[in-house]
Amino acid sequence: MKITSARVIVCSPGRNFVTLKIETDEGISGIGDATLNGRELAVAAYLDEHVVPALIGRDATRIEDTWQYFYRGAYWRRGPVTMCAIAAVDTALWDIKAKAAGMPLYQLLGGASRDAVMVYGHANGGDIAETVDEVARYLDLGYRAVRAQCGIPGLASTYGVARDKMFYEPADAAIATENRWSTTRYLDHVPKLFDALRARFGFEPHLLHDVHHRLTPIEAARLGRSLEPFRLFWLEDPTPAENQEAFRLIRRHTVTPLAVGEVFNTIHDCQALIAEQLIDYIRTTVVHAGGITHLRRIAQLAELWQVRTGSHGATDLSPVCMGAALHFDLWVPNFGIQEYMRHTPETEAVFPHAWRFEAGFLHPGDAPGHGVGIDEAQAARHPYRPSALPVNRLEDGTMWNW
Ligand code: EZ4
Ligand code: CO
Repeated sequence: MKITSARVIVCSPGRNFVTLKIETDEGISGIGDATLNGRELAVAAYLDEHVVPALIGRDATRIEDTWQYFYRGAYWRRGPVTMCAIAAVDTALWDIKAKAAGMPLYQLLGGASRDAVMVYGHANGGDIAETVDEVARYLDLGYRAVRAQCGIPGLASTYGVARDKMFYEPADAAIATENRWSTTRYLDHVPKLFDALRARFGFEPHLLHDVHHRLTPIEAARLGRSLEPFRLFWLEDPTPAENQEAFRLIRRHTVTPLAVGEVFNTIHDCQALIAEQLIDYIRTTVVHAGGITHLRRIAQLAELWQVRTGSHGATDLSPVCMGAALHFDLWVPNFGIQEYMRHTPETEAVFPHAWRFEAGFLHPGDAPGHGVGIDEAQAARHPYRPSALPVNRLEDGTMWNW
């Protein structure tokens, strides 16, 4: 089966998405997500200029060889742009192979390890009372697990707190919006939020929280310890993780479970975190970590150390990535949880999909392939719009991590 065409489709049905569509001489086509939030056109150009010409004429069934060709062949290994481009090719080829086999992708991977995939939703509010009400709304929708983020007194805005509650979209301006941050205010406030949540809902629902890389290791250790009475499912990205060894310090001080990896793109970014058992959940996902082929290696390394998966699934990961991730999740033995942020109706119209939500769980569906398509006529109605993620400064103006 030869690849006859490969095209990059950029659209913005409420937010930007980059999709690679690969077609073959047997009439079977597949798609992969290549969206890198705020840097979309860099990946589109990488694909157009450096990947698509080499794809034409290749054997579509040689997924592993194609992965190795674009990884080793680039010479410049790793990095989010390269790995997103490789991920898009890889996802599209798995889609094609599964369609050719007449199977849902999870069957090709080894079959279902569970009935369905537990997901967590995002509740957020300007203050504690509003956040508690939002968590209640998610529990009413059937969610078993909810991430809670809350406005901080004295800060005008903060990560994870949105005007539009169901469709949080941080990449909201062509030039990055500037936020202000105070670790002191934050560290005092978050335990009060989780105290209120446990007082209202008890210990049955899983509760999660994302620090979004904003603390130093010792501050993260303090937060983890202060949240221990509220038994979080996980505390996410407590400190930037380029320095994997930093987590040794956090780990010495707290038993709050830790989740890291949404900005990682290879197994090397998380090898020490996993092998030293410094984290409990690895958050790499299909689009940012080299596709199904590479994500499988990461998950299998993690399995050796009883680290479970918890793939990133914010709105900037397109329905194509979500579909592929759900097949992966249904199969992967050491599955933990899947993040799930709802997409807007415009996005759903562009990407019809077989996956479905039921009572806090997602199932990828049984359509052949990964079960997500693209309606190119709908996509054409939503042209690309430049949009950047916010930046963050301390109260004195110092640049900080967003
Ligand atoms: O800020 O996906 O856990 N979810 C997150 C996301 C990220 C965005 C960045 O593009 O941290 O909301
Ligand atoms: Co996160």
